[in-house]
Amino acid sequence: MKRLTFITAILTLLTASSCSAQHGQTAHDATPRQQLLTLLDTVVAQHKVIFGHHDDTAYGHTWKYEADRSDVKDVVGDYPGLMNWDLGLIEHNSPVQLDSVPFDFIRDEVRKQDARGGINAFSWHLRNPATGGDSWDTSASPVEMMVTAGTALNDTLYAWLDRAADFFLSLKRADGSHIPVIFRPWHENTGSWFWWGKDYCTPEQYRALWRITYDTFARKGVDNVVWVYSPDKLTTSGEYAERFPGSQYVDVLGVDVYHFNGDEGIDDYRTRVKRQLDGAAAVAAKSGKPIALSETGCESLVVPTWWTSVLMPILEQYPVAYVCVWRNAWNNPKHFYAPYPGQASEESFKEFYANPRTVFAHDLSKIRQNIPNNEK
Ligand code: BMA
Repeated sequence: MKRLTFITAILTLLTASSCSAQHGQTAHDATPRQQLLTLLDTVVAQHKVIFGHHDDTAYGHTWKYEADRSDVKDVVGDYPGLMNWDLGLIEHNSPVQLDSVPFDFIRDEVRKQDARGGINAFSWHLRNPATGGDSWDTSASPVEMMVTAGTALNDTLYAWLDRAADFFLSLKRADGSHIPVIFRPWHENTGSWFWWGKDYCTPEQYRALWRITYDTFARKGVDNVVWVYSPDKLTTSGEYAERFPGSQYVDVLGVDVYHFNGDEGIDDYRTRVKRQLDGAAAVAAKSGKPIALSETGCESLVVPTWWTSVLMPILEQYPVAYVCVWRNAWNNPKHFYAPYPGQASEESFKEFYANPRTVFAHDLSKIRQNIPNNEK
């Protein structure tokens, strides 16, 4: 466990009060969304970074659905500060999401993660409404019709958004209040592997899609969602702003970026991370919003010192609020992004965990204790 120093505790108090003032709210007026934003601001002000992992407690390398188990916890004794989950298939009223994790299970895990002081985030790999195919089915481009009033696909969009919004509204604490979560819709849109990607809609159509999403949630009274914009590959940093929906619709400037090709790919990963985070930081600078490495990782962790020699130097250079790595599939031994006991990067990950800058669930609960209305 890592301890907060007295100085950090004072800093936290100062930051929390200035953040509340910045958002124009007293602690008790703050919506769940504003509370989570205050927490992220506080983490950044303390020069810390929250560690996140997708589907962390649902399954891991070679196991699934073992109560409260987590590969991350098996290695360092604590849960990630952030758990990511995916909403894919909620649009079809399915009881399970696209990787078969039941939505009721996710709801429970969100509650547990919130109760232990951690935070939750959501991505949404939704299906292609024009073809019935998955997010990767780019054989038809529905976005233009989806944002055009009076079309059948526009009706579908509203129906699907309704279901996603209802899910967020169902995330409640024991006292009935909404649990704040991070939401990262329409992600990796500067690539062309999803049907909402760059080759399949204009910047205007993309922005319309985002705004309809945002406005629909607002109309339904969703007050517990922090909005993250998360493009993937960029040709130049300036391209980050091209499809950006607008400051009033986005709370956090994220980037999704993966490390490929092991040792040989380190320089390339660094170059792409820099290009993308520079793009995010430039937009953030205009609005004072936090930046994040919203999805990243090195599949199979083929660089055994990845956490300390590749990721940490990036986190030292950029004030990202959180970094989230992708899932450890239970049924595909090479598809994992966090270590498990005995995995080659275990020692590097333990060092990463021991670094006072990294924030896991226990650390986050301590940070919250000093923020009015955020304590657990
Ligand atoms: C991809 C892979 C797939 C998975 C999808 C959605 O990156 O992990 O196996 O189905 O994400 O979670």
